[in-house]
Amino acid sequence: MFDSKDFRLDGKVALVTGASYGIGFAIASAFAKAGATICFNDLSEEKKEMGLKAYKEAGIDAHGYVCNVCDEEQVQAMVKQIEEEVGTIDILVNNAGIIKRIPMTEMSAAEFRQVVDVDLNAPFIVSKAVIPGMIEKGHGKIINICSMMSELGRETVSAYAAAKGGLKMLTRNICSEYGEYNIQCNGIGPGYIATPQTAPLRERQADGSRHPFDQFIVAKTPAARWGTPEDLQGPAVFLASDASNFVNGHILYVDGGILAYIGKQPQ
Ligand code: NAP
Ligand code: GCO
Repeated sequence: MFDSKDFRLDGKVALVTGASYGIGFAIASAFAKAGATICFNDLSEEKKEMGLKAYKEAGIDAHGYVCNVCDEEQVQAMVKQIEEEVGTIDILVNNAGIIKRIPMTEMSAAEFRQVVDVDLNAPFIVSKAVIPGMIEKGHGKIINICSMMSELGRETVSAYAAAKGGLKMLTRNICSEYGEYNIQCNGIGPGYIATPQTAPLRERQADGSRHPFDQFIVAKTPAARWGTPEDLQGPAVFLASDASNFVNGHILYVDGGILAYIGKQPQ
């Protein structure tokens, strides 16, 4: 029987990685409004404090941690600390991510590895740390923040596309391996969202005109605009809630229609 309470997250403990600002902050804020207790991490004490201040201003009593998601020891220690201080994690959002826009033939192997480390290896490391607690508790939700680049390529983003394509398959594999323990692992594939990560693509030109990529993306998006972090809130709450208990291994693209669209014919 349908009950709108199934969309609530009361009593749940959520960890959103890299969530001092941007998409992670918006998702965590929505979880808090739906009733969850929020834990987040960032790379430095300074960023963590910045995040805690932002949550406080939004009326959210969040728990902040300094942790590099690529470092398995730090991640295991953070998850243990959360379990002791807050409770077992019910919802994990693998949100922390980086991009390097460098043509492939100019990119060093070290740069490529760094992107794959944050965008693919880290979701493995953090998921691995929380899954045992979820199995013990009898349920769990993992949401991996994927990308348009889980499906599409473009010049300069080879490492990011390789990592986000891999993250799509890690999502399906976690679903396959742990679905029987009542763990749902899904992805959200945001379209082009206005955050610090994409700020260089929206910078005004010296003559005051819009960046060519900005114009290109708006033309390529049926919604005819950039997305906002808030556009991801409803989809994230859905995938974190009991309303999606039979949705597993799915990537929900929240892209204003980009993936459905062949593009305008040249005038
Ligand atoms: P953002 O503004 O750059 O924020 C990324 C966050 O991740 C920052 O808080 C950053 O911390 C943190 N982070 C990076 N490396 C980390 C590490 N090793 N350990 C812990 N935290 C780390 O990015 P965003 O645009 O909000 O993107 C969030 C996620 O959505 C990313 O996975 C991104 O790839 C994905 N995404 C973004 C878009 C978009 O259009 N913006 C579209 C699709 C997918 P610092 O500030 O300390 O570096
Ligand atoms: C880029 C962008 C993207 C987006 C996003 C799209 O340079 O093309 O930064 O990769 O950030 O992931 O979904």
